[in-house]
Formats: sequence, C-alpha cells, structure tokens
Amino acid sequence: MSKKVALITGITGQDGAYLARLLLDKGYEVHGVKRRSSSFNTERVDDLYKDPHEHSTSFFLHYGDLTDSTNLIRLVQETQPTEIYNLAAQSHVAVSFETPEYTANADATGALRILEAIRILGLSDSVRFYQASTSELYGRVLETPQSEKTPFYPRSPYAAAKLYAYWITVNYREAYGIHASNGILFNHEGPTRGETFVTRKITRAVAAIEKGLQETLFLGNLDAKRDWGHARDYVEGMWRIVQHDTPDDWVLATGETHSVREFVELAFSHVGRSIEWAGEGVDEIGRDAKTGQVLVRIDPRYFRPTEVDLLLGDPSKARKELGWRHTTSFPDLVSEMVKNDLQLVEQERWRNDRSA
Ligand code: NDP
Ligand code: GDR
Repeated sequence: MSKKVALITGITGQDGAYLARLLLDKGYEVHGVKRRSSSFNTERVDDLYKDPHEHSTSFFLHYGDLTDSTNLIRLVQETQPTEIYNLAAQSHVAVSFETPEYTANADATGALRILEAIRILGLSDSVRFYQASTSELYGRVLETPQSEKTPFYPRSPYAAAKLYAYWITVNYREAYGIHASNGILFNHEGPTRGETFVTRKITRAVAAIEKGLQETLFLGNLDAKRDWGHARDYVEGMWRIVQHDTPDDWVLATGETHSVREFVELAFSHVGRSIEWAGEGVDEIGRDAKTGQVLVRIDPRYFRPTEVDLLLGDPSKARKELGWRHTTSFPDLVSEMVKNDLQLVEQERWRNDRSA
C-alpha cells in the first residue's frame, strides 16, 4: 500500500500537535501549515521537527495561511496529500466579537479555499477532507443532549463562520463526491491548551497562586456549562472519521457537562484549597475557606455579548459507527492540567532565580 500523506492546517495549535504525533506514530508522512509570525510559534511541535538536511524525516512544515488561496493550492499540489485535516482557525469565541471579519475570512472562507483547491487540482476522488466543526454551532440551547440531528443556532461570529464551513463541507461532498466529513467536536482541553481558554487560564492561575506569584483569578461567566474532554482522545476521533468508508458528520463528546464554577473548585482542590462563594453577579467572589484569601473575582470584560449557556453532547453515533469513546474522565483531565502547570511554574521560577 502506498504511503499515507496528511496535510494539517493549524499544526501549531493544540489539536494540530496532538494529531501530528498520532499520525506519525501510524507511519504517515505529515505536512503541517504554519503561519509566518514575528516570534516563534512552533513550540508544540518543535520536538517533532528534525532538520531535513541532517536526518530522514516524515514531518515537514510549510508556510501558509487560510486567507491565501494561491498558497493553499500550491501546498496541496506540492504535498499531494491523501488526507487533509483543516484545523486552522481563529478559534477564540470572545476574540471573534472583536475581529468578526477576519474570523469569517479564516474560519469560513478558509475551509472553502481548501475544498476549491482539491477541486481545481482534480483531487476530488483521491483526497479525504476533515473539517474541524464545533459544538458552538448549537449555540442557543434548543435541546440536550446535542446530537447530529439537533438544529444549529450560532451565537458568535466564530460560530456563524464555522456554520458556513460546516455546510460548505457538506455541499462539496454532495456536489463533487469529495470524501469530506465534519467532526462536531465539543470542548477538548489538555496541558497544551491555549492559555486564554478558560480551563487553562484556571489551571495556570491555580499554579501561580499556589506558588505565590499571583493573588487572584479574574473570570467572566461562572455558570456556563461545557462538555469537556481531553484533546488526545479527540484527535483519535478525527482520524477515525477520516478512515470511515463513507463521509459523514459525527459528534465527539463525553456526554457529561460541568460548569466553569465546578472546574474552578476542582482545580483548586488539587492544591488543597476549597472555595466559599459569596455575593452575586459581578460582585461574586470566591474565598479560600481556610485563609479567607480572595481567590476568584468577576471581571465583566470576560462576559460575551451573547453566551452559549449549556453544551452537552450525545456521542452515540460515533460510538456505534466509529468505535470511538473518550478515555479521560473530567477529574483526570483537571488533575493532569493542574499538575502540568504546577511543574511549569516551578521551572519558570527556577529559571528566574538562576538568572537573577
Ligand atoms: P488553536 O487555537 O490551539 O489552534 C489554531 C491553529 O490555527 C493554530 O495553529 C493557528 O496558528 C492556526 N491559524 C489561525 N489562523 C490561521 C490562518 N489564518 N491561517 C493558517 N493558520 C491559522 O485551536 P485548537 O487546536 O484548540 O482547535 C483546532 C480546531 O478545532 C480549530 O479550528 C477550532 O476552531 C476547532 N475546535 C476546537 C475545539 C476545542 O475545544 N479545542 C472544539 C471544536 C472545534 P498560530 O499558532 O499561528 O496562531
Ligand atoms: P469556548 O471556550 O468559548 O467554549 O470555545 P472558552 O474556554 O473560551 O470558554 C468556555 C466558557 O467559559 C466562560 N468563561 C471564560 N472564558 C474565557 N475564555 N475566559 C474567561 O475568563 C472566562 N470566564 C468564563 C466563557 O464565557 C464560556 O462560556 C472553545 C474553543 O476551543 C472553540 O474554538 C471551540 O469551538 C469550542 O470550545 C467548542
């Protein structure tokens, strides 16, 4: 059998790095698309990269951008992938309210540009395409748990852009017979999660507060509920989606939901602190039950103009058709993230002490 070749956009992000590892372990040749940036942005994949002049390697990085169609056409032509995973996106929901037009360009039209590249290059029969769709498509809660049959009601420029990407993927599948699938993934996290998403923001703050480097954690809506899983499990699901004989759309979720408040409580419990909540609305605070230290305060800047209150996925179709299920529980996820951030803070402190 000829070698499988994957092209991954968003290689420098949380999921791109996990997926690259998984595919390299399976013997793929992996090509990742990274954006040019003024400072290094390849931290998550640096250990995979070997100088191609010195070693034989199966991992390659290319400059590219989802807003540049000529670049995408050239990359698809040069790398001749058998599978394309479109993971690149302006993926922060709150930021999408600040940069709605850019978010549409990268997240909506970006998916179209790749699909068009496949079509223009005559690869409709030979390339499989994966689109990183999202539980944010459900937006306003119309029913729970949310499945492939639940209607969409996007509540942010990010979700509206991803709605276009979802449907253009379905359309290119139906119109041109491309093996193009959507993974409707609920939130998935891990120790390398971006630092401004709420889970990582919390675990980093727990570590910094514990080591005396930060006083208080400022958050927005504590009552939003999410179905949180581990990114490692979810990239395995992406791969299974692409291997399925027929292209389709699948929900990947844990089937459990927890509030931001519960995440905060569990994360602080790992450093032996329990939280007592007092006050209401923007005046609510969370105190250390033993010492009285204010650990959590509300900053209304983190509220969103429209919020997604409750996400809870029904992964039964993926379980039945793909044999996929999550393996990391919510408590284990939180524990892994807190432990990792405690270690990182310790390393940073050690480095700072040595250079002082
Ligand atoms: P990240 O934000 O960690 O990574 C996003 C990646 O996209 C980064 O590599 C980023 O590059 C790249 N990127 C952003 N804009 C562009 C652009 N214009 N051109 C090329 N690359 C670009 O996201 P995740 O890894 O968490 O998520 C992966 C995908 O899955 C995203 O599409 C996200 O919307 C979607 N998703 C994520 C979920 C989650 O819970 N994690 C759930 C459901 C869907 P750079 O490093 O230069 O910024
Ligand atoms: P989300 O993730 O919007 O679900 O999108 P995020 O972690 O940003 O927010 C989750 C919930 O926490 C609330 N929240 C805060 N969020 C952030 N970022 N910062 C805060 O201080 C804060 N306080 C409370 C939010 O209001 C929200 O309700 C993620 C991204 O990975 C998307 O790309 C992906 O599509 C979805 O998950 C599924």
